[in-house]
Amino acid sequence: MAYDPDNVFARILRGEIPSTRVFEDDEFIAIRDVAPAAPTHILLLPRHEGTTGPADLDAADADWVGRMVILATRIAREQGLDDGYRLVMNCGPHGGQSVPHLHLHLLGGRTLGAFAEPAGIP
Ligand code: DGP
Repeated sequence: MAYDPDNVFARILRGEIPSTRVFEDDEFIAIRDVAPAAPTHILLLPRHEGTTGPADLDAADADWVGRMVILATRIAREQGLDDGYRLVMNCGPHGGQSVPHLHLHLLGGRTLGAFAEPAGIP
């Protein structure tokens, strides 16, 4: 899928749409999800445009994706998620991805339920 430079996260990164930022450096920003699915729900976004979702990744992306995951664990510590948390990357329509700019969800603050419905599995 071609990258849409007007997707909502690209616009947030350009400052065209407000967001609550909990972290930023020259490579990533982390914002609070506008529709939180848990008491703590933070999204980590790479600043660079062009990566629509996980399916776009290849070996050349391994370093920055690794840094993003490690950053998520650091933010989780800073947010006090000492009892655990979940890191999620949705991909495409079946994965429930709604914004076509790769992002990592950090969810915590309560015991989380099953991450996919068992119904429908043959
Ligand atoms: P996904 O479904 O994996 O593509 O996750 C997209 C998330 O982005 C979803 O949990 C809702 C959130 N979201 C959508 N629009 C906005 C927005 O304008 N601001 C913020 N902070 N979050 C948004």
